[in-house]
Amino acid sequence: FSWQTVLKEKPDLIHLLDFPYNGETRRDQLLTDKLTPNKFHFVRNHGGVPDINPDDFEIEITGLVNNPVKVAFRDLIDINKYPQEEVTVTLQCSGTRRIEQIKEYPGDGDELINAPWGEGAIGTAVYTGVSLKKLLKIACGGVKPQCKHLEFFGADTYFKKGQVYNYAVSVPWRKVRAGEEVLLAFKMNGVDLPKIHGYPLRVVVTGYIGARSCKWLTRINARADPSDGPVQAMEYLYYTAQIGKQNAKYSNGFSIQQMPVSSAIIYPEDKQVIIHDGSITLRGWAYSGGGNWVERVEVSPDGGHVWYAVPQENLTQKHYHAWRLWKIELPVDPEGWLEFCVRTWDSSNNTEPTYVRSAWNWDLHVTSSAHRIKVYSVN
Ligand code: MTE
Ligand code: MO
Repeated sequence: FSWQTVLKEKPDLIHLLDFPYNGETRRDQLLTDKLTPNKFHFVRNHGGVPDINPDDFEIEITGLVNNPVKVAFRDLIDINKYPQEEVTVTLQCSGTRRIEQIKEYPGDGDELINAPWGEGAIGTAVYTGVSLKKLLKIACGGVKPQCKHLEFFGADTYFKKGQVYNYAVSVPWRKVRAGEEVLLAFKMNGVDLPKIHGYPLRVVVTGYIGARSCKWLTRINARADPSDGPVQAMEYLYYTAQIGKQNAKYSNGFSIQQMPVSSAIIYPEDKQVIIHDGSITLRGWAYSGGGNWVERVEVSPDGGHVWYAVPQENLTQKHYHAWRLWKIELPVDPEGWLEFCVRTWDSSNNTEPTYVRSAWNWDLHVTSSAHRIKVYSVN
């Protein structure tokens, strides 16, 4: 599976890295629909794309479960054996909008693993699958009381500090116990999971950073503590302001699990010249993780002094696990530079920090300050 194949399947992605393949959705295809068509959905990989034959494929369940078992993939997708659910989920990479931090603080992060994502490492799809909670109940008779985390292994391998690992991450048992929130998915927007998105089976963790939604799932391990694989223990950490590249220790970072509230202006584009008749229409996305939905989106034409609320009728449907696309028309001055910014409020009244520097993290994850663009307006 080469990246030339990716080019064929995903001709339009902005190709950020050839290997491991990483590509983001073009801005003019990002707001096509509330559901992102599969061919436009962003891709984030740490290693290669494994080949898995679904006919003899088994998922191994190990660790702190009552009965460790292997479940044949063909049984897992048999609706008479396991009930199926369909959930609309926005999957967002915690690297989304990282480019804003790179521009402000060049040289931060780990260049080898940190692709310079813009606003397009986010997409929404309907996933069909089996609830992990139900699978553990039906196939294994439930988890043992000591089980506090579920660890997922992907078939893909990657290098870290001179060693080869399988992709491995974990989520807390209390997230899994919530029922519909962790899904083992085999369909994406009604078709078999595309190969690059984890065929034949992936995890979909609602409201968490994309990294926890393990693709090419081969094994589920119930354990007392979080995964000690490098993706969980050394990456996707949030550091406080006094920690930088030189003094960072993994133990100084905390694990990023839930996605914070964030938004982006997709139209117009930064540095664009806009000829108008007294008003400009802006469009974008807004999303919040952790089961919070987007309640209110506000846009400012003057860098954040005056804010206008996006009318509710200009927001797509409210949803627990998915973004809302928004649109607003704002009156503007005849000519000059305008600084537009957007901030979103979620159902827990969380909103976005004011500037990139207000939420700096040297490892460049969850860039979620008010998104700002400058455009030149001409009447
Ligand atoms: N699962 C495996 N096995 N290997 C990976 O490299 N990348 C993760 C996650 N699951 C990854 C993985 C990251 S960081 C993200 S953001 C999402 O997959 C991206 O999912 P997508 O490529 O389907 O958009
Ligand atoms: Mo990611």
